[in-house]
Order: sequence, then C-alpha cells, then structure tokens
Amino acid sequence: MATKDLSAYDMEKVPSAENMKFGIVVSEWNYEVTGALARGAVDTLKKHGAKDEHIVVKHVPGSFELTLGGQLFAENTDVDAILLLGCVIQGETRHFDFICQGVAQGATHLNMKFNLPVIFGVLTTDNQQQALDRAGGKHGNKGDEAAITAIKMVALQQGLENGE
Ligand code: DLZ
Repeated sequence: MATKDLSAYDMEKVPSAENMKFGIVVSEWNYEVTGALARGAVDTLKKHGAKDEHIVVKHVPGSFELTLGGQLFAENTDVDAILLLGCVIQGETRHFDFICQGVAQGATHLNMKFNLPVIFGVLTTDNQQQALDRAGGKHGNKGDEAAITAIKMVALQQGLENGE
C-alpha cells in the first residue's frame, strides 16, 4: 500500500476490525468537511468489520477541543483507538497556527499518556476547496485514511501485547 494516499489501499492487507472498538471525535467547525470525514471513517471501519455498537461518535465545537474530546474517550470508555477529525482553514490571522499546533501536540500527548492509538485526522488547508478535495473529493477522503490507520495501529498494539 502506498502510504502517500491510503484512499486507494489494498483491502486484503488491512486487518479485521471485527473485535475492535473506536471513538471518533468530530469538530463542528467547517462541518461540511468534517461531517464528510466522519462518514468516510465510519463507513471504512464498518467495511472492515467493526460493529455499529463499537463505533461511538461525539462532537466538539472546534478542532482545538479535539484533544480534550479524545482524553474524555480515553478516560471514560474502553475504546481501542480514538480518531480526531477536524478541519482548520487558513484565515487572515495566526489563529490557524495555534489551533494546528495545539491539536497536533495534543494528539501526540494522548498517544503517549494513554498508550492508545490516537489518530490525527485533521485537515490543515489554505482554503475550503483544498479541504473538500480531501473529504471525499479528488484527493480521496482522509477520514477513510484515519480509519485504516486506526485499525492498523490497534492490530499492531494487540499483536505486540500478545507476544506475536
Ligand atoms: C476560532 C476558530 C477559527 C478561526 N478557525 C477554525 C477552523 O478553521 N477550524 C476549526 O476546527 N476551528 C476553528 N476555530 C475554533 C477553534 O478550534 C476553537 O473552537 C476556539 O478557539 C475555542 O477554543
């Protein structure tokens, strides 16, 4: 599978998600984009065997809040992986930089703190068209890719923890 664009992935190389549990945190900012990311992620998890009742989706106001949303999943549920889905579009101020930096560092921190795959599914684009192109448009759907990454990381973790 090319890691450049997971949207055209080889399904046979993706482990089964049949016994995996997922929490998805979706930012409401730029919801036309993030809603499409979430639909892609859910569809992809299900396509690989995840059960409906093992996929929980929660919303937060903006991408900056994704980290806390992820932490709440980690602390209060038994999910195997958490997907953080957002879309930050460059504006006229430096807000973009602070939000992107905050959520990227937040996601990294959660991975380490909880020893749990926390997937960074945040689009950081110059404009809305670039975001739409990556949320089911000409560059695929990064929500699908976040789902595949989550499945692979859970399989890696379970395999290593079981001595495989
Ligand atoms: C304030 C803000 C701005 C300007 N832009 C975005 C954006 O493009 N994408 C996004 O997800 N959120 C944005 N926000 C909201 C922040 O993420 C956050 O919700 C607020 O700063 C409150 O903490």
